[in-house]
Amino acid sequence: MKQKDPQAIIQSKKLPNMQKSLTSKDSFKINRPLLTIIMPVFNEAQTVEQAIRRLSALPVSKELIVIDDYCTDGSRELLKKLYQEFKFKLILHAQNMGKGYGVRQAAAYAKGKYMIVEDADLELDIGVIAKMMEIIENEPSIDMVNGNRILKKGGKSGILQNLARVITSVLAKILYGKYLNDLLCSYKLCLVSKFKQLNLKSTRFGLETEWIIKAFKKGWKIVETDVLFMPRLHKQGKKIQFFDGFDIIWQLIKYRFTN
Ligand SMILES: Nc1nc2c(ncn2[C@@H]2O[C@H](COP(=O)(O)OP(=O)(O)OP(=O)(O)O)[C@@H](O)[C@H]2O)c(=O)[nH]1
Ligand SMILES: [Mg+2]
Repeated sequence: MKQKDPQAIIQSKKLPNMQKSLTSKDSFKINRPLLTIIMPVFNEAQTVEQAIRRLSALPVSKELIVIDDYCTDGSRELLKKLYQEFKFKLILHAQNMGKGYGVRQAAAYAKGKYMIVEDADLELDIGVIAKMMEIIENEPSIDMVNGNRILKKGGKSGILQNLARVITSVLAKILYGKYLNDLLCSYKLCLVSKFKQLNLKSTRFGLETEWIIKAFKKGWKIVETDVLFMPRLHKQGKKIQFFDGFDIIWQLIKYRFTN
């Protein structure tokens, strides 16, 4: 395992004492990938291996950046093992920094033209990623393709989750005049260069909301694509909490009046 590659040194200089990174040699790493896939991981030992294996088979020119946000359930050991097998960049945090922080940090190292966030929880059907790529590649006026979660047969989503979806969509329409069915869907495909222009600040689960709001404010053309969805429950490892909902709503209101 090569621990002191140049990228690792660059990263640890930028954020001293918080992380070290490893860059493996195999399958995900190509010089100019079309798509950067960012996978935030916090204690996902049950699902992370399958999540990475299925991504490796995705027929898209891609790189993968995985953030281990101080996992303590064996995910880290698993990731180090998978790192030997697949080409991906692995960022290891020495303390928990939050999903939003990890995604923003990984985006700073993205080499792809486009980026998308793939959670390690197997909730979304990755088959749609190729379709999202096709949409954005074929229509240059589109700035972002946003997922719209449709329950898979047999799936069941919670009342709070459904409520959050409706409230955020309605609030966004009232405050920003734009309607999307599913602001909170983690599948948001856009140019890496455009993502960086948004200058996002969220460190936890507010990132998706801030991403959409700032895209609205910049006048991005956003189209939606249905994504099959098999939600998991908190007892199956879901991390987002009730109070994260307040943060999401606060962001919707706050960014209406500030930048
Ligand atoms: N880096 C990082 N990732 C996290 C953290 N908490 C959760 N995640 C990851 O974020 C992804 C989504 O977590 P979930 O708890 O399922 O949240 P969710 O309800 O799917 O929420 P969103 O998809 O973000 O709207 C998973 O891959 C988690 O491992 C964290 O503190 N840091
Ligand atoms: Mg999830």
